[in-house]
Amino acid sequence: MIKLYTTPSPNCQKVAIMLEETGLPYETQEIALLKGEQKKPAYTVVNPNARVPAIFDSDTGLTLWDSGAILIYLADKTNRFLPESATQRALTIQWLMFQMSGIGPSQGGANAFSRYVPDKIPWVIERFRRETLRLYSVLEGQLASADYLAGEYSVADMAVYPWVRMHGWAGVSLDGLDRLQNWCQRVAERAAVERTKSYYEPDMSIYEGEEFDKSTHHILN
Ligand SMILES: N[C@@H](CCC(=O)N[C@@H](CS)C(=O)NCC(=O)O)C(=O)O
Repeated sequence: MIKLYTTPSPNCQKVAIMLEETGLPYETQEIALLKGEQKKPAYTVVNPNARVPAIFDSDTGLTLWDSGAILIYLADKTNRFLPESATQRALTIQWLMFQMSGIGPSQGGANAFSRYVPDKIPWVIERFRRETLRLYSVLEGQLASADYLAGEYSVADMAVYPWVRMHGWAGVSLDGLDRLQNWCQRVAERAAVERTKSYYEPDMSIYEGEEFDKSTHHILN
C-alpha cells in the first residue's frame, strides 16, 4: 500500500495520475499548505524539504519525496510508463527532468510573482512568463514527431500535463501552440487522469483577485 502525502497542486497531481494509471492501491493524507502543515515536524520527518508530494510504500518501507523521483520509483515498481531499453529510458527521463528543472521552476515563478507576492514587479513577472513560453515551444517542437513527449505515453507526459493545463494561472497562453493543446487534450481525456480531476483541478477562478496576507501565507515564508 502506498501512502501519498498530497494537496491539490500540479506536482502532487503527477503522482496521483501515476497511481491511477498503474492501479496500485493507495491512500492519501492531505497536507494543507496554507496552514503551513508542510513545515510542521509531523510532516518534515517524512520530507525534510517541507514540500509535497511524498510517499510511503509499506511494501518496501521506503519513504520518498520529490515528484520526479517518485514517478521513476513507481515506474520501476510496476514496470510501466518508463521504457526498459536504455536509450528510450534515458530520453523519457530527459523529458521528465525538463519539467522538473525547467517548466516547474519557471511556471512556479510566474505563479508566485504574478499571484502570490504583494509587490508585483512587471519585469520579473515577464521574465518567468517568457521563459515558461519558451519551454512550451520546445514541447511544441517535440510533438511534431510524436503523439507523446518520449514517443509512448510515459511518466514524462504525467509530469508535464498538470503544469501545462494550468498555463492560464501563470498568465501564459497556448495560442499558436496547436500540437501542445492537442496533446494536453489527449492526456486530459485518459480515464486515469479524469479520475484525478475532481481533487486536483479545482476551479481556480475562486482565487481570482484574492489578496494574500503575507504574515500568514506560509508558502512565501
Ligand atoms: N521539486 C519538488 C517541488 C515540490 C513543491 O514545490 N511542492 C509545492 C506544491 S506544488 C509545495 O509543497 N509548496 C509548499 C511550500 O512552498 O511551502 C517536487 O517536484 O516534488
